[in-house]
Amino acid sequence: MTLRVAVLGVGLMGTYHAETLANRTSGVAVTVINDFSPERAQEVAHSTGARVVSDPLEAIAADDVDAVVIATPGPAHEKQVLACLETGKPVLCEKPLTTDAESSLAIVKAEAELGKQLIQVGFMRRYDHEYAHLRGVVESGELGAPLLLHCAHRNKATHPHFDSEMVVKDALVHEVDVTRFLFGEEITAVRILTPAPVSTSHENLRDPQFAIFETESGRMVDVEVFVNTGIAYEVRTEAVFERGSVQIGLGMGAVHKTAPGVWGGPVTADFRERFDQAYASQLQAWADQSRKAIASGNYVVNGPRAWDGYAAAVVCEAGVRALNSGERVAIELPERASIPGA
Ligand code: ISE
Repeated sequence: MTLRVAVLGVGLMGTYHAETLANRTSGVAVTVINDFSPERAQEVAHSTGARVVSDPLEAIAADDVDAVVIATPGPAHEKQVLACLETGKPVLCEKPLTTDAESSLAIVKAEAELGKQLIQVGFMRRYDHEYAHLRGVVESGELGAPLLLHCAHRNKATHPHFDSEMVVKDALVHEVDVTRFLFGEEITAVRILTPAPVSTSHENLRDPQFAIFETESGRMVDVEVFVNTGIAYEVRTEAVFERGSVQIGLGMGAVHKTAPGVWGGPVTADFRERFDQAYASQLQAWADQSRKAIASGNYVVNGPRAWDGYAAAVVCEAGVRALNSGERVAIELPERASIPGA
C-alpha cells in the first residue's frame, strides 16, 4: 500500500518534510498540503503533486489521507494531534508536542486510553547515525557505564524574535531528548547559567546559555547552547564512560589539507544540512511503521512517543524557571507506569 500523507504547515520545516516525503521516501505519496498561507500551500502542493485543503482539521479527516505530518507552529499542535487521535491516523508531530507540560500530559493520556500508539514526536536526532552509534555503545556496555555528557549546540544565527526562553524550548530541547535517549532515564533537575552575552544579543536574548542536567541515577550533562555564533551549525556530544569516551558531531568526514600548515573540512550551515540523513531516515521509518500498523491493525510507535514529548516539555518548563531564577530546579514526573499504555 502507498501511505497517503497530509503535511500541515509548509514553512521551512514542513516544506522540507513534504519534499523529502515526495522525492526521497518510498511507499509514500503526499496527497494533501495545508498552510495558513494559500499561496504557499499551492506552491508546495504543486511541487509535490498534492492538493490543497485550507482547513487543517479537514485535511486530517480527508479520505485520501492515511497519516499526517504536523509542522505547524507549536500552539496549533494540541488540537491537530487530538484530531489525529480522533480519526485514528498515525501522526509525526514536529517538536514541541504542545507548548506546555499540562496539555502534553493530556495527549499522553488520550493516546493511552485509545490503546493505539499513533503519535511520534520529531526528535530526529535519534535517527542520526552518529547518535544511534553512541546509543549502541551505551547499550553494549563495551566502555562500561556512561557517566557524563558534554554537549555543544551552536546555530549560525536566529530570527530577531528568538528570545531566551526559545533557546531552552526550541534548541536545548534536543539535548533534553538526547540525554533521555542516551541514558535511558529521566532528567531530575536542571540549572541554567547565563554567561556574558555575545555582543549581537539583545534585551530579550541571553546567548549563549549553559545548562546542567541531573538524571535519576545521578549522572550529569552539561550543554553549551549558543544560537548566534555567526559561524556555522555545530552539534557535538561527548559521552564519558567508565573506560573511555566517545565524541560525535566533529564533522570529520573529510579532512582537507590545503594551505601550508592548515587543515580542515566543510562545516554545515544549518540543521537541515547537518541532520539531513536523520530527517530522511525518520520519515522513512515513520512511513514504514505507519503502513505496517494500518495493514495489521497493530499500532506501534518505535520512535520517540508522546511520553517523550511530554517529558521534554516538563524539563523545558523547569528550564525556563531555572533560567529566570538562576536556581537549580528539581523536576518530578509522574511514574510512566501509572499511565498504562503511555
Ligand atoms: C530548530 O528548531 C531546530 O530544531 C534545530 O535543530 C536547532 O538547532 C535550532 O536551534 C532550532 O531553532
